[in-house]
Amino acid sequence: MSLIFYGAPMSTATITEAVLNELGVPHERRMLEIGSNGTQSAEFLAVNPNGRVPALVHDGTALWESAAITLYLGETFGVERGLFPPPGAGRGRAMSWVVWSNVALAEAGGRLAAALPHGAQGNPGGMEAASVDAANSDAAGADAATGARLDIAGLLQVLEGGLGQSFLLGGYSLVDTHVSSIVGWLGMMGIGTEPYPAIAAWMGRCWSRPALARMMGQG
Ligand SMILES: N[C@@H](CCC(=O)N[C@@H](CS)C(=O)NCC(=O)O)C(=O)O
Repeated sequence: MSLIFYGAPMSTATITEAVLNELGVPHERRMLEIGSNGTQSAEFLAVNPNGRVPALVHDGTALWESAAITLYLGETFGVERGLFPPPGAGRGRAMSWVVWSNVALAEAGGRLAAALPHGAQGNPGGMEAASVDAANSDAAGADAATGARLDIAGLLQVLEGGLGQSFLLGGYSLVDTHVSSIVGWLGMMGIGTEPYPAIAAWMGRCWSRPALARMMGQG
């Protein structure tokens, strides 16, 4: 079995790194620079024509988009480890949360990152530096930030409402690994969990997992 993970420090690839750590699947790790020598190099574009990390090559098949990668790793390695539901209703709920966290929560986070000054964006979520500068050059940037914050607040209420149990699917799963990584990134941009007691408690439970604590330098 061959599994190659392409990532970059402080990037969306951190989600996949957390999922791989949780699974404990042996893999080769290739850390790239963002830009022409790394993510935009001809060698990497042959893996992911979008020039974005994370990407994965499993037994010769290239995969990209963090949500797709989490779902793939979950069904391939997670079910037998008790970290991902088998096909059925639980799998469907897993797909809903993972896809939602990328297309709704991280999308709003990306808009906020683009509207924040340099250095306050946390993991930029794929936003180009040029677009950050452009967004900050006029009042539109402030409006965009306000709109993004409102959207994030509404989405975090959805997450809060989904946490009537210890973890999103009941017991801990890769869904929690994935979604908590995105909430952690929002925290780096100043979106705290204080107004959301269920999220705050859940984040504590997620980050006390040995695999995640190690990544955060706490274990
Ligand atoms: N929607 C993608 C976003 C990936 C993404 O934007 N990655 C950024 C880093 S955070 C990247 O690789 N950028 C490389 C570049 O701009 O050259 C995912 O979730 O995988």
